[in-house]
Amino acid sequence: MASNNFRKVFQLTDKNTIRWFPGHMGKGLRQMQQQLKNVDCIIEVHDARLPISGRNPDFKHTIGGLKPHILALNKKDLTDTSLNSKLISDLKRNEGIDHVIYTNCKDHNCKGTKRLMPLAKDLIQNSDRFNRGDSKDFCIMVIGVPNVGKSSLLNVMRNRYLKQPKAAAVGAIAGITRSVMNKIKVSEDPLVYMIDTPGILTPRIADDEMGMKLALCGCLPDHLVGEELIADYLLYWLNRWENFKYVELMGLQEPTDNIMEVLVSGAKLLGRTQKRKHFDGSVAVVADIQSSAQFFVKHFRKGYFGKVNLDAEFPS
Ligand SMILES: Nc1nc2c(ncn2[C@@H]2O[C@H](COP(=O)(O)OP(=O)(O)OP(=O)(O)O)[C@@H](O)[C@H]2O)c(=O)[nH]1
Ligand SMILES: [Mg+2]
Repeated sequence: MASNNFRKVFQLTDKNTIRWFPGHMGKGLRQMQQQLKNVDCIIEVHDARLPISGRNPDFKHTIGGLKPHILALNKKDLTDTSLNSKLISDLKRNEGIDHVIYTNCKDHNCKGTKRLMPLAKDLIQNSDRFNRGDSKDFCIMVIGVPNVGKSSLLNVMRNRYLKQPKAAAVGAIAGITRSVMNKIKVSEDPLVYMIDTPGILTPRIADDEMGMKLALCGCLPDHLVGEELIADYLLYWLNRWENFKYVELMGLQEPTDNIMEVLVSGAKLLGRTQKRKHFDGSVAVVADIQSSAQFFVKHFRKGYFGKVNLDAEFPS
């Protein structure tokens, strides 16, 4: 298939826009607002593969503003930061976020996570601490959308400064942290506490493509959007970048824009089949499309297709 025949836009056929705002998010947001008076600095964690998309605009109104705010673009190991410089300067100009740091919570030597604590201390010391002016300890609240590495970041800090094991549960699916946690000590001298919070999405993700980017990065539960749809967005995205590594991975002969072709081929290659019983009692063996889609998407998330930036403009 000639690459100029690939789709140039990704359209959702279902008119229901992507949304996920379970009860724990509304409650979490309220708890975060209540905690604000005890907080000196906000570290907002976001996925570096989507530096612009999907950040919760509600944070700006409910949480941001008065406290020093650092944006940690995490999972740096999975992204191509060279595609970001314009995006970052736009972010600084349009949103007034002056402090953007790339972090990788999987790397103990990450320069970004090492810079975070001294920067937070500096910002706090130079800020108006309002009611907390007399407090000797510093308190940092970690916020962000689901599955971006908020709890991981807290664990990295605690491990670095206190040599203590994990205090916050971490997991590869969205929605691991369900409520605002008690403050956790991460440093003794100076005394610094961090508050972990549940990932919170905006109640209505108005932009379909933004919803698909979030889904591809695992910020929503896969079953909610549908593994096959996420796989289709991935295929669209790879084709737009002429990244054809999927051809070999999924056992295809050549690039295609047809997701069913990709998934059936992948299922055959992997031997992933399902038995399906017909009304007359006969049993047919069919390709397990869902399992094949999971395999495809999982490879993206592990970095198989290289370092990516979902917000970078497609090459023309
Ligand atoms: N590759 C990579 N994976 C990371 C990094 N940081 C965290 N992860 C992984 O991302 C997943 C989510 O991490 P969590 O720390 O649970 O994320 P969270 O933001 O607390 O998620 P919720 O509590 O669900 O909102 C886990 O599988 C982590 O191991 C990173 O820098 N690079
Ligand atoms: Mg968490």
